[in-house]
Amino acid sequence: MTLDLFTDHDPNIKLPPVVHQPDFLSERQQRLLLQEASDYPLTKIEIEVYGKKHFIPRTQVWFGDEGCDCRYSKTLINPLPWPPVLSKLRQTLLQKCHLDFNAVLVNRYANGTECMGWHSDDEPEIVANSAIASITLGTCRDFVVRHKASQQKMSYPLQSGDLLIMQPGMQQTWQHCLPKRLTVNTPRINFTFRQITPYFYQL
Ligand SMILES: O=C(O)CCC(=O)C(=O)O
Repeated sequence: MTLDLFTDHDPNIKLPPVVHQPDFLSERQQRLLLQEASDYPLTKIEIEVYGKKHFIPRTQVWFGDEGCDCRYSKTLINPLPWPPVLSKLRQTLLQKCHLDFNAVLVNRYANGTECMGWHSDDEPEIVANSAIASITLGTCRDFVVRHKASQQKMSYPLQSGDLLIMQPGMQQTWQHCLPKRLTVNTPRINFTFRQITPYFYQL
């Protein structure tokens, strides 16, 4: 874990409610997940920002239980059914971390030109104050968090097999992003497990 802009001795330090567990997945689990992910129907979706349409700089797919829809830009996305290895990983998170997720966003960054901008995972369909777990496969990339009020930043280099949990409270007070890294030529896949209110957009 890298501290940036401040030190542990600073009385004004703000520590994000984040747990980083390196090597959460074994080599075998990583191999099986990577193999399965090579068949995922990942797509580069088009979104509208300030009236202008553009393609997101990564590919994505949304898996989950029935009714766990998410809204992305103005589009409602229905979940695809859980693939077997991902479903097992969901059970592992429940057994080992006592975190019960019902949907997962898979993000694939083909290389360091692909990225995700600053945001909080505060969409209304996400259960208020729930944890979000992120698992990395492939190339190491920096996951950067920024405190909303103080703008203090912290960077977590996430290696293949690592787990990072954003705990309750994180989305209200911090943003996060995956910055470009132009020297990186190899892919990274991220699995962000979420707790969604089923049928939220039909309530
Ligand atoms: O790829 C990552 O680690 C970031 C993913 C992310 O921020 C998200 O899915 O909201």
